[in-house]
Amino acid sequence: MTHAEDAPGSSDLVVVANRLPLGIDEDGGWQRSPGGLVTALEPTLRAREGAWVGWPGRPDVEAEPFDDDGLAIRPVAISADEVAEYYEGFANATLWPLYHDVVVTPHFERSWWEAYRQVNERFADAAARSAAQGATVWVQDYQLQLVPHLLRERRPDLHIGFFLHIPFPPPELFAQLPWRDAVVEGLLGADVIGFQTAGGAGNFRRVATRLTDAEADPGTGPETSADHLTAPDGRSVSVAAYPISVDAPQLDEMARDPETAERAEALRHELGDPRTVLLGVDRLDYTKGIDVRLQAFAEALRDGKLDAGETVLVQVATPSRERVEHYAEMRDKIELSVGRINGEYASIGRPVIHYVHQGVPREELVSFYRCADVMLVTPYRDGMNLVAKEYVASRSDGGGALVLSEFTGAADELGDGAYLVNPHDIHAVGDAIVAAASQDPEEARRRMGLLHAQVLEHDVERWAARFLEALGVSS
Ligand code: GDG
Repeated sequence: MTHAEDAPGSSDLVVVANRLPLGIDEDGGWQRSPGGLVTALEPTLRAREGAWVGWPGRPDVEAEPFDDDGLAIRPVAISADEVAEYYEGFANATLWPLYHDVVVTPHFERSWWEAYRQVNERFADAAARSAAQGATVWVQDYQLQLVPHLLRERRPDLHIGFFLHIPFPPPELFAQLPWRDAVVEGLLGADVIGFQTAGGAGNFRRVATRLTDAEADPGTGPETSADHLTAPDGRSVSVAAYPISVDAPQLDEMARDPETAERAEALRHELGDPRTVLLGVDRLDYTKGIDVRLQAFAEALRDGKLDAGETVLVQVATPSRERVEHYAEMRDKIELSVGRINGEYASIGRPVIHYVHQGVPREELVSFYRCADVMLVTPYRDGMNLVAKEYVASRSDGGGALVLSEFTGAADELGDGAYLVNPHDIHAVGDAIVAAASQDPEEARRRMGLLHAQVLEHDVERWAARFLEALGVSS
């Protein structure tokens, strides 16, 4: 890594996201934080000497811009107060619950909104400084919804895209937000606004045409399906679904590695060689429906539909947003349930639920996927859910089964091979788990074959290429 030699304003492609692809650790050194977005965008960005604008992940750090092997890293500083108000407050305790069907009650706090606006201004300034004349800027996610408009004010020459990783709510819920007009105006600053699903795109079109003077383009269909809006300033704005995905070829390769199969077998042995291994992998978040699957599992054991001597549930619940109030409460509830269910159904040395409140290395995660007979993905609402796609990408062996909530974005694409469930119907979730655990092997292979092929073809590289093409960048 070398300090930037290129002057600001020289990048033809700029990604703006809350987090940088590198983070600053406790000792002040830079560490890679690889995620799906980084994997998908890094090759394109490096090929174009692109830039990434984002927060290094630690409060009050004023880091210098630098070049990381052809990628310009442009850090944005955020103070400890702003982390509390912009990030933990407005992003994660106002927008997150509001956009996830008010699964918990959103807090509306004017000072949080002010901090959100201020931090969005800072990101827009940094993006404006990084982008070359006529460049393309791709803004990511709910933390930065004001950036498209703020950036257009500063740099009308730019092509601006925005992608929302979480659901966009129906107008009846969005209307609760006291600052709704400013958020819609912020998003309409983009040329292309992407959502995970057609439902999210339709919700945004309805919101935009009801709350602003934006109009659905005549000739392209009713307001819910037209793919273009005319913004109040007369610009044409494309609004469509771009379902995100995973690095499927990489997962497929990792899963085919004989070491992965060996580790999966060893894992099953460590679990006591049960007939059926059920698996959940989530950030510990109240939207993910971890409570739903625990309850459904307990009921199936109680009713004798699953045998406690032959079935094990592994739940990986990665620590997340621990300083946000609802998260601490939910953790307590889940851990209480795990304790109760084990107390009731486990025998000494043979828990029925193995609960892991730690991050697991990626290779280990793929072994978990290979070991799991049934993957449980039961969110109340989820933009996409990459875990569902990672699981099926890892099952080239044709084994395994996916129980999937119909309220995930992934359900739009994986409905044919998965066991779709309504997470509010605990009884139905239990039945789906039992059906998936006892499926006929041929039917199982047919279903998994469909799922695996779908995700291998629609991988994250294709997602990024489609979005960038809509913005006029060819790969
Ligand atoms: C948001 C939207 C949308 C989890 N535990 C471990 C671990 N993970 C990885 C998974 C997966 C990722 O974290 C979680 O992705 P999800 O999509 O499931 O959920 P969110 O974090 O809520 O993501 C979501 C996504 O953005 C992308 O647009 O799909 O709807 O909410 O990749 O594998 N990874 C490792 N160890 C763990 O313990 N290595």
